Amino acid sequence: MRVLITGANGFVGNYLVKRLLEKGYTVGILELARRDFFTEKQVKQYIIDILDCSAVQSCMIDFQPDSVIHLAAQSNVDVAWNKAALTASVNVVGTINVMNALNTVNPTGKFINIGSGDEYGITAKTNSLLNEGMPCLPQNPYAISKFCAEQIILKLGKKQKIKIISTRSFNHFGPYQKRGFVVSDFSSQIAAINKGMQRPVITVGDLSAERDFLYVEDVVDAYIKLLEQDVEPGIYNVASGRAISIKHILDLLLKISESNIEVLVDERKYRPVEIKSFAGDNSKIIMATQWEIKGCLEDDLKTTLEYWYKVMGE
Ligand code: A2R
Repeated sequence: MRVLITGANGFVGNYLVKRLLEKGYTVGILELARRDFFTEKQVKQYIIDILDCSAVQSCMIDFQPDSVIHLAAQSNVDVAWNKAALTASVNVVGTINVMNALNTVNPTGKFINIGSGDEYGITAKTNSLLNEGMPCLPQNPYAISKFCAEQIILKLGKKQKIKIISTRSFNHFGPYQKRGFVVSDFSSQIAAINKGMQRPVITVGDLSAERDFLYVEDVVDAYIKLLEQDVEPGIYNVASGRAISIKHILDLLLKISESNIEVLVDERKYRPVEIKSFAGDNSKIIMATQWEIKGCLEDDLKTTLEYWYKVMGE
């Protein structure tokens, strides 16, 4: 099977491409910038901006994918507040471009769009597990862009034969995630302190907020299940099903690091719209695909912290 991965050089894309290659897929990658994580022998590489409609079209004509997993995005919530137009263009228009291009070359193909648990927005204030039938009331430009893209492609998909699957993926973490996400921010600071590169103080935002965390390998497992199985088109939460406080994450990381670090709360780090608790109901994807979560929070945080020690040691 021929699978095209957009955003393949990003955090999740890298893991996903490796796993698909191990499984024997023919993989194409569509990327904004050349990074050479993979050789031309392993993957067919297209360096393209997804906003360039005709380049995206040419890539599809050349690669002829059976399926596309669309990860390319402006994925950072804080950046989205400052670059709302770019976020809206890449995440909405870019997604439509990729989906339309697949539809042109393979009208019976499968398009897996990666959305966000953040799309539920203030619906999370009900404090129950969020399921795919609940309304979405997204509260930041990133989440709004993901919701718009999802809704437009699902509506377009209904008029065509193409199979559209759109995930609502909750927080994920692991080695190689960029700073700007909670686990990578804490881990990189702890590693810098441990290597004597930063004084032993960590500045944090709202520690009482609770989020639904998955290890990146579990996220990739979910995407591969959605790719390989004949699931109904529509929306699927990719979630752990439990809300964990940011304080618990920090406490675990501090415990693993065995270091004596002062924690300073900086209210300027609070998000403009903070929703206390977010957790997704994962029963739909589990029923449809038999996806199993294998990660163990403490072990996976340890692996992530060890990665940052290596980064800081280099
Ligand atoms: O900005 P770069 O050079 O790191 O490239 C990013 C790529 N990308 C694009 N590719 C083509 N055309 C564009 N206009 C464009 N803008 C960005 O998408 C990067 O390689 C990739 C996104 O990777 P990350 O930011 O590392 O996201 P992550 O954590 O892997 O999340 C994957 C998906 C995203 O749709 C998130 O919104 C969702 O999962 O949570």
